[in-house]
Amino acid sequence: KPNKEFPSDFLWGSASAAYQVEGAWDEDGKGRSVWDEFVRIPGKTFKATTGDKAVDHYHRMEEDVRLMKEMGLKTYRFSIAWTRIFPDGNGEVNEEGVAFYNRLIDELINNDITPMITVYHWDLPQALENEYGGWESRHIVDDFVHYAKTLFERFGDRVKHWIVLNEQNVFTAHGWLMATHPPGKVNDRKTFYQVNHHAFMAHAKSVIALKSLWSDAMVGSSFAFGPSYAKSDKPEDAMAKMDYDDLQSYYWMDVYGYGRYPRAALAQLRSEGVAPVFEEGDEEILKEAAQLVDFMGVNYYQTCVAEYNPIDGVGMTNTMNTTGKKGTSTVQGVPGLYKNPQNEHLPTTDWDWTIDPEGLRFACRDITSRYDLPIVISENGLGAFDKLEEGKVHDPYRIDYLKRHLIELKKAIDEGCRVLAYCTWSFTDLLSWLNGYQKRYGFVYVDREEDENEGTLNRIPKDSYYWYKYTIETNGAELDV
Ligand code: GCO
Repeated sequence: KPNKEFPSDFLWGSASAAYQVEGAWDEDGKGRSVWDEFVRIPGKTFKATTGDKAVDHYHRMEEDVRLMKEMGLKTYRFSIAWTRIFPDGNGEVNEEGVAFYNRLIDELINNDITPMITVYHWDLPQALENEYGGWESRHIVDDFVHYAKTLFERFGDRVKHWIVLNEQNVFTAHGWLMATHPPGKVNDRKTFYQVNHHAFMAHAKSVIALKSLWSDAMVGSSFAFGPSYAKSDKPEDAMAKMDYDDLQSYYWMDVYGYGRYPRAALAQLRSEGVAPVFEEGDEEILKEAAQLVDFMGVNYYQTCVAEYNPIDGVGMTNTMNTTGKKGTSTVQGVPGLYKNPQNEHLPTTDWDWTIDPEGLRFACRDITSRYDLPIVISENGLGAFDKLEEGKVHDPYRIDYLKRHLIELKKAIDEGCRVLAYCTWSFTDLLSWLNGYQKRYGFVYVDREEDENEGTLNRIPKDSYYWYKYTIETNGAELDV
């Protein structure tokens, strides 16, 4: 009879990001980030929602950690707001910002919860955007590494789990191809690939810096991995899948895991004249960092379908479903290579995200055979409309979603994948960057209006909170009963 329990040191976790939970956007010396500015541009976010107050975690941190403790959470993944540490991105450290995170870290540790820090979850200091164009300039690498090193120096005595970048593939695609994140550019492929090269260098140099300060620390970056299925058994669809994988997945994972870009992807980019420019020594630095990373961070939400896309076919568009009305997103693609139609065999969320628990197993298997690295599932979860009814939130759909993903994850572990942690997205409800407060992910409901900065902000554990608590208590042994 197979052992149903997860590994004894498995880190049952949950996650958040600074801009999505903290609020206190201009308090205690915090500077402005690109998100503080972007949400103020009319039409950019659902009903013009901002993270000015978010769910006020900055002021309710102790209460949130108490809820984590009561649940039995083993790890909490959170990000640091760069602008709390360096209001202008570089220069003098803002000690009040450091103090907040010191309190959070100590509170977690005193409650037996392992802190896992994301260095960068998208809230670039606006000052660096103004000074030299942020990620578009090579200057960003030095400022980023200086910021990251400061975190390692200040917090590294107590924090041993580090994620350098969150979803580099997402913030760059939204920022330079789809105009849906700052700096809001459309289809600028040349800059997109250069920005990514800068981000890879920032990741690599931070990894090297961390390891030279704390050799016992564990580090990686987190990637939004969407494994693909070929649309059909036609060779052209198999080729479309290969192109998709090289350009949309391995382009990032190979740099983290091997320290080099996939050759076919680079050849394609060179043929289009959009390949990134390297500085001398970059190749060696990327290779050195790849030798040092301890895990591949995976944010897993969905799989996709890859189908051949003719040269006059669809491109990247900025029409996405941000309303929660099913069937309103459009097919995206790269003309001449691939497009990504919906999977006809699988259900979707209200935001048209494919629900595919087995995809999580594929993701782990693929990473394990390709890189032979341990895996941290740094995000997985269901965005849904939740309802508060007589003081309770019944979310059986979320329990079902998480349970089915965990069953597949356990299969991957039994098949030899070394999975260190599983963090659900998210612990409390939080701001969805583009979807306001109507799309909820948390175990803990936060009472706040969807379209304005109002509401009691009271915390109410949902049914899924108690289910996860029990799952942790039983170390996953009863998931399939
Ligand atoms: C949303 C998204 C986010 C992301 C997360 C990525 O609805 O805004 O789902 O919450 O998942 O920030 O790391």
